[in-house]
Order: sequence, then structure tokens, then C-alpha cells
Amino acid sequence: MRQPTARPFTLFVTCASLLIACGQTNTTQTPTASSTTSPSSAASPTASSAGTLAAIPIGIGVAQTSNVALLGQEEVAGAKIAEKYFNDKGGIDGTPIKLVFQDTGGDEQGAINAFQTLINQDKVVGIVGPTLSQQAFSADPIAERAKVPVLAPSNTAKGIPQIGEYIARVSAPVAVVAPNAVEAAMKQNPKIKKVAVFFAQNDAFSKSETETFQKTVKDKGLELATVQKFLTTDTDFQSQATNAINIQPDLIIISGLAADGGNLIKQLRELGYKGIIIGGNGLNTSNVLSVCKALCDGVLIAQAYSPEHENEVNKAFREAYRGQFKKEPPQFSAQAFTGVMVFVEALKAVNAKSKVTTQPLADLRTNLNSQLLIGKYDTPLGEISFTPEGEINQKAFYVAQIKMDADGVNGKFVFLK
Ligand code: 1QQ
Repeated sequence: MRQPTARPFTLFVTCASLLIACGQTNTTQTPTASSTTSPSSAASPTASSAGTLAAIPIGIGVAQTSNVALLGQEEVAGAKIAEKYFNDKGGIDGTPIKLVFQDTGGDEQGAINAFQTLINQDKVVGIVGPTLSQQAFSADPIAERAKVPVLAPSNTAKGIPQIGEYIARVSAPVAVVAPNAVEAAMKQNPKIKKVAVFFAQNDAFSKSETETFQKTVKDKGLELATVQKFLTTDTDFQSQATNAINIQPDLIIISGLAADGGNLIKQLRELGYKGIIIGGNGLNTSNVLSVCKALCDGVLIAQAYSPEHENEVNKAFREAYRGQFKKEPPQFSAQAFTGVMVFVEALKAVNAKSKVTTQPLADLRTNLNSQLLIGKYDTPLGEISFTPEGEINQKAFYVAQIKMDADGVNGKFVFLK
């Protein structure tokens, strides 16, 4: 009778327990068609010898396709800059990180599929994603059950860290970010009285953000004159826009995503609205400029990031982003960079106690989660830390105003003092 040799047996046990880096040797694990890797590190993680990792795989599960890619592509850019930046600095004490990208598309099922692939097939140590809160409420419970740490790069709705022990966010919640825009609007026009609020009723973030905006309006003694609803898939806003304009508001506040929000701004202006417009976090991308063009001019948007933040890592991040894209880095890129950074710093701290290249994957995921929650990080967003529940502690917030160039095509976010 043939006896199995010791070596394949050892390898099998190693793959089953370590789970990572065995995709190359275990032929039952093949990448899906949608799996992509960063061009800066196209090689897959490989075991440098049986049982040790040559690279630490971190999952990036954000929207690379669909309308939500208007937001998600900025996250891809930020994550890739972080991968290069931290690997140039030596990775995790000499072992590089390797980002594994899975496209979530714009809906819940896409996010669930991407998370499952990252967890079960790509064997990542943690995930930065998804793009929308609407997706997080469906996909995060999968990571929670698998005990895989998630850092939300852009999930700002109420209730995200409360999804579970393994869910934290580097994206400050709407409750602390959004009111800053209302204050800025009141400063620009102290005569504001009547406010019209719009929100996308099929999106969890938009519903959460509008609650904050509506509360802020009332708390500031303004009149919440009308609340208009739409869908993120809508393109025609004539009836809601007309309803709002008829009550002659001095301020209009929009909670939606980039494409719908941009079209709504455009149609409000075309119908003659001249007052201030506040856009929520879903409009916080220069990708909105190609939707509302010259009519985007003047829109106020609260920010959880300023390109001018003075610390070493932000200077490096800003320089890398500007070198590549010839413009200032946007908030979603900075938040994705920060997500990768928190994993890197926490992995280093874990490594100091027990080598991350040889820990069983389940242990590493759990140790990483505990560690990241207790660390302090000096990031492009400034100094951050987490509450035990996974909520971000962040100090500085800003408001920017869209300033369109005379050509009506190009424009920028100007940060208000
Ligand atoms: C959320 C958001 C999105 C608009 C960011 C892309 O803040 O879904 O929570």
C-alpha cells in the first residue's frame, strides 16, 4: 500500500490552517473572473516556503463598476497609493502587503459576492469596503460571521459599527460631518429661513443623512418647509424640483448619490432656483462635475478630509495623488488610503507579538481586529482612533464649495476658511 509522503501532508495541513497563499499550490482554488489585482503588484501572493507568507493579502471590496463607481474608483486610487507607499517603506517588517480587489458593483448582492470571494477564496486578513452603507448592511454581516475585520472607507450611515465586533469605520458618520455644511450655508447667507430637503428613499446612507440634515435645520431654528423624495435611479426630477421651488426656499439640501444628485442640482438650477444648495456625502466627488457642469457652481459639501492637512503621511499621499491625477486628492481616496494604513499599522503591532507570516489565518484575523481597535493612527485624515465599538474618533472636519471654471466643464472643490 502506498503511503502518502510527509511533505504533501505537511503542505495540506499548512494550507488548511493558514488558508492564505495556498491558492498557487492548491488547484481547487482558482481566482474568479472579476478578481483583479493592483498593477503595482500583479503577482499573486505566494508562499515563500511551506507555511510562510510572501505577501499579506488585504481585500479591497469597493464599487469599480455601476453608477457607484463614480465614488468607488476614487477609493481604488487611494488604496493603490497606500499599497505602494507602505510597501516602499518595507511593508510589515519586510513582508509586503498585497491588495486584492473584488468589484462590488453598486448593489447589495455584488457586495455580498465580493466579500465572500475575498474571505473564502482570496483569504484576505481584512477588508476595506464596501462603498455604500446600503451595501454594508448586507455584506458586513458575512464578514462578521467569518470573523474577518472590516474597515468601512465610506459608510457614514447611523449604525455601521454596531453591525458587529469586526466592523469599524474610517469614515466619520453623517451625524458629525453633515451639520458643518448647514453652518457654512448660514454663514454665507444669514437670512436663510425656509429650507427644502431632498433625499433618495432607496438608499440607507441618504435616509440616515437626511435625518441629520432635517434635525440640524430644526435645531438651528430654520423652517423645514418641504421634504421631497426620489430614487438613486431617477433621472427626471421635474415634479419634486417644481414642488420645492414653489415654496421659495432659501436653501436646498440634497442627500443622494453622484449621478442622481448631480442631475437634481442641474434641474433645480434650470428651473430657476437661485439659492444655496448643499450636497451630501454622496455628491462628494469631482465626478459630479460632469453631470451638473457649470450649474454645479457654488454647491457646498462637508468634508472629512482636507488635502492641506499638515502631517508627513498626508504630504506624501497628496504628492503621490497629484503626481498621478493632476488634481487634489478627494476625501474618498484619503479614506481608502487610511483604511489600508490602519491595517498596515495594526499588522505591524500584531507582528511584534507573533509573526503574521506564520499565524493561522483565523488567529491573525482576530488578533488584527483586536489590535486595530486599540491603536492610534496619524493618517491623512489627521489623528484617529476607534471606540471599542469601532466608531472612528476624528477631530477635524471641513466644508468645501464647488468652483467651476469659465469653461463650465472643469472645476474644483475650494475649502472654506
Ligand atoms: C454611505 C456614503 C456614501 C455616499 C459614500 C460613497 O457615505 O453610503 O454611507
